[in-house]
Amino acid sequence: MSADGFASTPPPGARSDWTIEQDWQSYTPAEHQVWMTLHERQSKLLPGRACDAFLHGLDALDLHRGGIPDFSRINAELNRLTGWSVVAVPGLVPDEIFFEHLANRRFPAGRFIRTPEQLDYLQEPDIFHDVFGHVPMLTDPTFADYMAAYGEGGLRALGRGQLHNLARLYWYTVEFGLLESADGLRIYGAGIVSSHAESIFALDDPSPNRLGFNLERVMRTPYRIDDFQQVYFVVPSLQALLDATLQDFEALYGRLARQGDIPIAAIEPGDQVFTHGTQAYAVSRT
Ligand code: HBI
Ligand code: FE
Repeated sequence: MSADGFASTPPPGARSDWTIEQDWQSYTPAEHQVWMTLHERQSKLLPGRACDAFLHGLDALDLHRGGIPDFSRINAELNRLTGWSVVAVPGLVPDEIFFEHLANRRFPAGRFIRTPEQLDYLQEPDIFHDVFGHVPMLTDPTFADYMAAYGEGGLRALGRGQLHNLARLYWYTVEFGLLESADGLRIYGAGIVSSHAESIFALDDPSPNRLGFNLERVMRTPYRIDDFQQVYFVVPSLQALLDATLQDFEALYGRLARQGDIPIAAIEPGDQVFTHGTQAYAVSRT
C-alpha cells in the first residue's frame, strides 16, 4: 500500500496507468436513462447559476445529446479546443497516477454510472460527476491550463507530506469553486454543478460562508466530504486562479508547515467576505 492507502498496482484488467476501455457499447438502456435524468435536471437548473465557461463547454461538447457520452466523440472536440482528453478509470486512482494524468492533460473519469437509487448522492466519482461535472470546464483554455498546472504541482509535491494542503486547493476550486461575475456569484466547481441540491445551496443558502479566494488561506482550511460545504471560496476570474499557481510553492509549503489549520467555519481578519454564513445548516446536522 502507498501513503494514500491504495494498492500500488492497478486492478485486474486495467493498464499500468490505471486506464481501462470505456466500452461504450456495453452501457444498458437503464444506465443511459440515469444519465438523461440527471442531465435534464441539471441543464434546467444551471443557466444563471453555472459560469459562462461551464455552460459554453456543455454546448461545445454537445453533452445534450441523449445518453452517456462516448469518450471518443467528446475527445475529438476537447482535444481540438485545449489539448485535453478524457480517459476511463475503474474509480479513484492513487494520487501519483492522478497527478500524472492531469499533468499530461488527461482527465481520469469513472466509466460506471450511479444507480437510480443513488441519484442524489454517492461517494465515488461516477461518469456523471466526472464528465458532466468536470469536463465542460476543460474546454476553457485558462481553466485547462490551471488543471494541468495542478497536476504538475501534485507531482512536485509527492513525498513532501503536505498533499493534504494541496488537496484542499483542488477541493475548494476544481470541486467546489465559485466565480464572481457582473451578474453575481456563479458556480464552476464540479462537485456543485453535478449535484442538484448543492447547486442551490452553494449560491442561495444563508448557512455557508462565502469568502474571497486566497491560495494560502484555502490550503489551511479543512473540508467536508460527506455533506454540503461550510465555506465556499470565490475567485474574481479564472485567470486569477491560474495566476495563483505561479507563486513559489516551496516557500508556501514552508509557511503552511508552521501555521495551523483554520477552523472550517472561521472568518479571519483579512478575509474578503461575500457572505457571513449563519452555519445553521451545519449546526442542524451535528
Ligand atoms: N482519482 N479517479 C480519481 N478522481 C479524483 O478526483 C481523484 C483520484 N485520485 C486522487 C484524488 N482525486 C485526490 O487525492 C487529489 O485531488 C489530490
Ligand atoms: Fe471530482
